[in-house]
Amino acid sequence: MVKVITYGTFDLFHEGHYRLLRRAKDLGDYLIVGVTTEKYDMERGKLNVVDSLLTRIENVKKTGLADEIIIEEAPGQKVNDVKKYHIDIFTVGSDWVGAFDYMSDYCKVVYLDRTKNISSTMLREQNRRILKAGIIGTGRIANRFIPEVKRVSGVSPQGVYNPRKNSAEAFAERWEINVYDNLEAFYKDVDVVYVASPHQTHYEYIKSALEHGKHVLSEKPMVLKRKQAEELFAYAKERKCILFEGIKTAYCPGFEKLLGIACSGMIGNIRYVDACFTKLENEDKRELNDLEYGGSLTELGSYCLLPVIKLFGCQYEDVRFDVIHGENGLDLFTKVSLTYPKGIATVTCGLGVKSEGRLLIAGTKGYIVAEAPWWKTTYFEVHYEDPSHVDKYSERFLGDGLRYEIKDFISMINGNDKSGFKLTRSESIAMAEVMEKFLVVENRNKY
Ligand code: C2G
Repeated sequence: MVKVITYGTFDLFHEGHYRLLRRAKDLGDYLIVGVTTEKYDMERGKLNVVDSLLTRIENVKKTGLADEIIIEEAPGQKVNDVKKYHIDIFTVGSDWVGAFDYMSDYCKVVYLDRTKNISSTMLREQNRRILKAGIIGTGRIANRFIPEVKRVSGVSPQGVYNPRKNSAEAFAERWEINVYDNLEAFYKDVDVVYVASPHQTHYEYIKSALEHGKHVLSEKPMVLKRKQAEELFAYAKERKCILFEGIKTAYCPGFEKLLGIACSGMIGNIRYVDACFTKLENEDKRELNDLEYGGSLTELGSYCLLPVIKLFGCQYEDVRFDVIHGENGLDLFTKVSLTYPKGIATVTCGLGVKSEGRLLIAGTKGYIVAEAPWWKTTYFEVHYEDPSHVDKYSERFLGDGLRYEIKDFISMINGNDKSGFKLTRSESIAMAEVMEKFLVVENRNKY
């Protein structure tokens, strides 16, 4: 008898799950299905799981394909299960290719093709709750988005659009999703749109997605002009769509904790915020070649402006830019100085100059410091006048961290707008305004 085992969360049970189980069963004579517990899903960074463990087990049972259902509750359990149940084949969907190769010391490992399109009349009632995501753009960040969106329940990557057909095809093949070279067909098939195209194209794509009644998650910087940000938010409201700027730091649990502590009075009244992010880039990269929209501030400024605007607000009194330019005129290193009625802030971004990359928040009783990469906040310290007194905080940041913003975006669409405070419309608008002022000073305001 050939014994097969597979695992999954099986939340909002859909056709992809059914087909996986069907093919797993066909690999042998006896199928064991491991269903993850809520606690284990939290631990492994699967967010937004909707159905209870009991419902998920019940749905697997209803397929009639599982000869036995077990519970997966800890990392490392799989190998023990393989030994315990004398398993011949371990199988899982192709989204996990490579991840379970280590199991081949214990049994055969089979990756089954992921189901591309989970819309199905059979499971329409269930599928209504799964939003289909379309991706515009195929660059580095879009490639990071897919593994992350798969970690959020209630949303499934559907397809990709890029006017450059070859790039779109390669991307779609890599991630086993549909490819579109026609925007109308793309919008027809998706519920939500992730805009990950070059900065200057965001405005048009966001506008057209909203026109088609789609919710939009846009990469940062959403736009580089105050008026455009205002217009798009107003339009989203009119169309009853969510428009969401994806600055991942704003949604990660560590940063949320840091802001909470900064505002709690522990360091007194906040008087100074200093945020720095530098990333050395090769000269041939887009960031250092796009003479209109490239450079350090448009690339990294959103991260650094975030803590400043979160802590001091949108109403700064003055903003000044000090810039080191490269030979082609782009900013390699930019310092933004902002003054507020009760505090001052500096934002430092570099693509051609390396600096420490720290976030410092100074108050009347103490200061908070988070070292690089503070934009993926996992650890920070609170210091006081007495140098021996240091409070230390840590928090998890899983994968590339996009899953947190995706989860909040999806909850907002589903009518739970409790996350709206993490990055408000006014804050997004204020950031677009700073970017615009910078581009004007730099004489690059043609867009
Ligand atoms: N799946 C699929 N097609 C889809 C969606 C999912 O074939 N469109 C597969 C997955 O690859 C997985 C199974 O269905 O093999 C269950 O998927 P999930 O419930 O999302 O579980 P997952 O997070 O993939 O957990 O320990 C758990 C395992 O690692 C798998």
